[in-house]
Amino acid sequence: MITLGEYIVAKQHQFPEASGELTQLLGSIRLAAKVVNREINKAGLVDIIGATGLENVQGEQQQKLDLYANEKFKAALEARGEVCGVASEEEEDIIIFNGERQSRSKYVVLMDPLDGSSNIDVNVTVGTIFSIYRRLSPIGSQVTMEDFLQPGYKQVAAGYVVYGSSTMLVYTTGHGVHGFTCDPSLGVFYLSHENMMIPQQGRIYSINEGNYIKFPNGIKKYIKYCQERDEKTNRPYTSRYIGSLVADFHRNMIKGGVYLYPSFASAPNGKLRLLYECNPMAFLAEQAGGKATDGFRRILDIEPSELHQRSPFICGSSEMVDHVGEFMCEYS
Ligand code: AHM
Ligand code: MG
Repeated sequence: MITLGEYIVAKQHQFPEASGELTQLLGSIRLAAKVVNREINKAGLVDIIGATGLENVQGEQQQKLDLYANEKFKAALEARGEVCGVASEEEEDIIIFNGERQSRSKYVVLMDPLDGSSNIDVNVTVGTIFSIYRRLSPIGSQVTMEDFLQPGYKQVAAGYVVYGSSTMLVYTTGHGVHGFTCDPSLGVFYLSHENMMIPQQGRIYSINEGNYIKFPNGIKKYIKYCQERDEKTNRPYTSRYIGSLVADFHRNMIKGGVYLYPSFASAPNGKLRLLYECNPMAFLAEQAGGKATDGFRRILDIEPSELHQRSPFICGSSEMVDHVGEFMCEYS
């Protein structure tokens, strides 16, 4: 039984300039994940379900647990001093850590502390997503917006926590994707899924079909393709959509499938946020042998211009993502 902490330390040699900072940083994420996990598990018993009555920067209702998770992750990341700044779905601006130790650290973290939080009231899986970059500004100075607006291919590490029927932490540092399951009696994450790989081709498509009439033609045609009967290609495919990106991604990674959140007329860039939803998932997908695009371009190549910018997102089994791209080129 290898714990997450032991595994990260054992793999530290993969970073030639490793100083242990990234190891410590992942340790802070692990700690916050445990605290949030504990709270999610008793959500029905304590006054933490439901909306706060406030809206976040995207104009969405903030849930109490959104804010709780945001505070816990921020606190854990600041406390260990391995991060000089954080950006979060729940905060309009970047958060600058001004402490002596923090400003000398070389990493920034972007996160969605509680993704899919509309699911929390009904006891359905939610998640945390994180993305880690090396800062561009000089060590010792105050972190700047440019440190956060980096394209996804520059990520040093990314991962998610899925608070499901069991709680798992899945991460990559660019050397494969590894999954750890939390033993709730001990509060320890153990290695359970080493070198996770997405099947090249799957039979699941995940999309909010309620938006069908608004989708671009290429997506409409692809959905019809998924539904048609064809023995050779094993169709019709199965439709599965939880409405929690982390959970939908996790299932498709294990079983093979494609997740789609495309653009539509009223939302030309779709819904998902590039920097702390699409980029980390795209990094994980590629590391697991899958792909992620906005329908035309590789997600990891997009140069961001705004902290909360959105992007259409097609992600999962490589052959399926390519196929969606062909439909987009032909019909959209
Ligand atoms: P959130 O960060 O506000 O929770 O929104 C992101 C979530 C994703 O987890 C999920 O895939 C998607 O929004 C669902 O959106 P929709 O309800 O429009 O299908
Ligand atoms: Mg989210």
